Amino acid sequence: MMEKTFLMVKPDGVQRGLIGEIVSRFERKGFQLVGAKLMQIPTSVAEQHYGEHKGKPFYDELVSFITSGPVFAMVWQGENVIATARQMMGATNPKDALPGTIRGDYGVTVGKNIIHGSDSLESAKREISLFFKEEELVEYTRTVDGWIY
Ligand code: RTP
Ligand code: MG
Repeated sequence: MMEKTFLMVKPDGVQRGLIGEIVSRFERKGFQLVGAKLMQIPTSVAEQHYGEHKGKPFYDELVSFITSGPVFAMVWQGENVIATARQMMGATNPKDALPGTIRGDYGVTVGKNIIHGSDSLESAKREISLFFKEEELVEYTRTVDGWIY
């Protein structure tokens, strides 16, 4: 199924110079970038984004971390991109993430795990509209698609 997902290089990934490496992995996979921006997340947006974790012991630290520096927010399109991007990211805790995944290759601790990705169709829709205006997303065709699909 053709889907869109919301991916974000977290402040640790930006500081460590991993934007290009992460973008490159999704490009080489064959997914299509349809929106992107470098931004610092306002606290109110961070609280909405991580609303499902409100009340958990790591919530305050999570909101303060995600607002602590710039993030690179992206929307990617492709068949099954939501689940496949999660596989490419690896397990939430980098200690359990397999080599070859982003968190497995670059992360060490759960609090600084480099990348966020939507975990379902519903969260993808919610997160895309939380971070991007409709006019910030670009529809375009790629001639290479015939070699991917
Ligand atoms: P994300 O939402 O950031 O893509 O990560 P995820 O789906 O793999 O994991 P989720 O359960 O949604 O947790 C959100 C983020 O909270 C931090 N966390 N810390 N200290 C802890 O036990 C703990 N558990 C989760 C992680 O940074 C995780 O990415
Ligand atoms: Mg999550």
